[in-house]
Amino acid sequence: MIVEALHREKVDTVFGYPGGAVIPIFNALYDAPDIRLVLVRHEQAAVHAADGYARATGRVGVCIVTSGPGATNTITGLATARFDSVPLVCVTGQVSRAMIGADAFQEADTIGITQPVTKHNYLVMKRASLGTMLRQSFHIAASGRPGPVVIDVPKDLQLETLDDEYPETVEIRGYQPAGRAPLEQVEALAAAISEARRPLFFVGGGMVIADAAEAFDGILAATGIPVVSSLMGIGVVGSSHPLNLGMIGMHGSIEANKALTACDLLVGLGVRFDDRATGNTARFAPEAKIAHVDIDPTSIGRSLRVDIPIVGELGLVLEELAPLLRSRVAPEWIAAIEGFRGFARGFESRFEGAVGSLGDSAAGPPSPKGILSLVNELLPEAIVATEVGQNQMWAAQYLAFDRPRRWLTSGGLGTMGYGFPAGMGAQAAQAQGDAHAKGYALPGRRVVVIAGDGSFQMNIQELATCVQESLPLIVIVLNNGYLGMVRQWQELFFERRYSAVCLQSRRGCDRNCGRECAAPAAACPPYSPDFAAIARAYGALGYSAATLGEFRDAFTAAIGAGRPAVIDCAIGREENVWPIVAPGKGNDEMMYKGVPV
Ligand SMILES: Cc1ncc(C[n+]2csc(CCOP(=O)(O)OP(=O)(O)O)c2C)c(N)n1
Ligand SMILES: [Mg+2]
Repeated sequence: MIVEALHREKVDTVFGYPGGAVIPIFNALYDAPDIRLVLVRHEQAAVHAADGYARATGRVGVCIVTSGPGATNTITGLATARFDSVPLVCVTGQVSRAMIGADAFQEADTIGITQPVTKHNYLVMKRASLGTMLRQSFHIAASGRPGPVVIDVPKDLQLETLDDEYPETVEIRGYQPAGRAPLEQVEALAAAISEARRPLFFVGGGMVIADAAEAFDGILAATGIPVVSSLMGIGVVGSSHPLNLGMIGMHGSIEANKALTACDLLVGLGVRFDDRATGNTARFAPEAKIAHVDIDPTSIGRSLRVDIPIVGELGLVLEELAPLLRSRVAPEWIAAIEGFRGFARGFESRFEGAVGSLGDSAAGPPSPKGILSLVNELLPEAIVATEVGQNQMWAAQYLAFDRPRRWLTSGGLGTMGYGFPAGMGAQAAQAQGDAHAKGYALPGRRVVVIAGDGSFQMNIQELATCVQESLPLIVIVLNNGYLGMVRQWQELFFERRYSAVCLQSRRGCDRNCGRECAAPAAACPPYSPDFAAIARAYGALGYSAATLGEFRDAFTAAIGAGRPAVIDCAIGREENVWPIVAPGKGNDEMMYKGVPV
């Protein structure tokens, strides 16, 4: 039945790790050659891979793991997917029914443990319920605000045969995701937009999930209203779109945060108003009425007051809104926006030539901006997955995207160890050609992972999976020898007391080495694994780059080779992410290279 469900749900790829309690499922998959079964090296990676597959294609990702430790290893992956609303079905094996609760070998209370990190979960206790519960799992995962669903299947039940059919229809009492919003609400939003003098759209991950980018483009063209995005909303509007001001929040662009502070109507579309985006809410969009459209009523008004709440499916809301918007935005507002842009460029150019800014000297370490600009130039169509930390924020700031579903990042949970396996899952989807993807299928599209030297080591074992499965993704390690984002906070907010962030120090290093440790080689014997050698040991290609020129050569070679590759780039050790809104501050209190903006 489980394999039939996969067929019926048009699942072409499954990420899994076997064990005693799921051998019967894997046994059935042995006879299903049309389903690609990817053997990962850690169950956390199975979930992240299914997640990356789902984000890149818009389809439900599927993973299968065993009971006990297999199931507990999925928690971080499930929580990551739950936070970012990613549709997943995770099948876990369970001990046989008679053994449940008896402290059986490899027993864990999977339902109890996963309940807070899933959208829903099932323990199947009757073989006759399996089909219905599977059907419901896929439906719940993909509908409304999507999310991960766990279905826990006891081993003895897997062995029971029954001549039943996968249900055609699904009906779940009490579960009815929002569809169309009441017309009066949409009209109220249209009226507020027409009346506003300085309206601003704020798009988030919900717009990606709703596949509403095209409809939204039409609205932008008709109204000329500028737009900012959250981290998750990157790609909804093309990076070079003239109305796109970029990301807001802690590491948002100067012009986006300035527009936010000046606007008199902010229309949030599929956003959560996360604290990293809002900063101090008392100073958030202080002059604006706030409208919020979301499919999930519980996300509206959760973190700040909302003047115009609208619960509905974004695609349908935008469809109804578009014909109601007739007037174009006031030219004074556009002039103000251009002013913010000019101010931002002027401000940033004051720092050109300063340490680690725009200039890449031929001999010095490459700047993150230089590296990421080359990614834009040499692989403009790539799907990009990121790890977490400075690498993620630089990627958000400097990479260019022309459409959604090319940008895979752990926003809500901020999971180090996410990017590499998620990228692997997305690359597996591309290898399949993915005929079912929602309009974005482009078989052969390459996946690039932007990683930190810390994060990459959290799931580095998946190099084996990539090699075994011939998944030609390219991992770019922005190697600063530090848990860089934590180091940046220690530098800026804890008087440079570098506690447990240096990945190159050894026992015996001066505890305060951070105070003068710009070049640790001088002060202590540096330690760092040789990522290129590790890649080669796994059978992948490994490159090291100490300058931008070397990076270009390595990246060009990796693209040409069409095999899994790792490029270890030594960047400046104490590069920071700018601008930054310090914790507790408002988005109008940005700092750029230590100077108030
Ligand atoms: C699983 C997990 N543990 C800890 C953290 C806290 N954290 C956030 S960023 C970061 C540093 C990441 O270091 P690295 O991967 O080298 O990236 P960099 O910031 O240097 O680019 C840490 C430890 C996290 N986000 N996730
Ligand atoms: Mg690092």
